[in-house]
Amino acid sequence: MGLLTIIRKSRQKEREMRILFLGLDNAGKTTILKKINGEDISSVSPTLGFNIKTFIHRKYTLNIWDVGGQRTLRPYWRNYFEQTDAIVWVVDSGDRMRMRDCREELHNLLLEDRLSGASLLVLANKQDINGSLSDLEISEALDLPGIKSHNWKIWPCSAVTGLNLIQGLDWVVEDVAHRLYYSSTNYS
Ligand code: G3D
Ligand code: MG
Repeated sequence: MGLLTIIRKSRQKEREMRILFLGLDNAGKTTILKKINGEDISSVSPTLGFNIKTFIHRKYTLNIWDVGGQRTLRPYWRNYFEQTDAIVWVVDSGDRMRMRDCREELHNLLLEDRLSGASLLVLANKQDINGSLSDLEISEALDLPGIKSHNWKIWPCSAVTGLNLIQGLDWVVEDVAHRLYYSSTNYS
């Protein structure tokens, strides 16, 4: 049995996934995670370091890293890249002014070797706000169709109403599971 087969089998047994929540500050990363966990979302403070949340979704244990997105903190993102199975890139759909910054940060991130192979879920958050950009508009603004290096998907969502949060998580978990556990490649 080859080493890759052993690693694959052990991960299959653990059914663990490591997911990084990234995006500009104020996008709603922490609020989304709280909402998914059924926590009170009325008092969310800016994330200065990182939070880790571990919970079971479907039959998988998700280790989710929620990392602060302020400009001064972004250079530290790279400390979290190792062994990442998926990136959830959260966007404030009402923040038209910073869409370009958002696109540049995302595309820079995808150049990282250690993130190659990671699934990419883009959450177009804050859809409950009047005048926010639609998922199609965000897709264009971030040039998502230009991404050929990663499997990606965009979902419009709202941390306040809960719209599509579970659907988004389902997609990303399925995509990772497919790659890690059900890929037809035979390494033995
Ligand atoms: P971050 O972790 O990405 O930095 P936060 O973002 O989760 O701290 O959220 C930043 C602000 O956006 C918070 O407001 C939060 O309530 C708000 N927010 C997050 N998601 C949504 C959403 O889907 N809809 C709306 N309307 N607001 C949202 P405050 O006022 O505390 O700064
Ligand atoms: Mg935060």
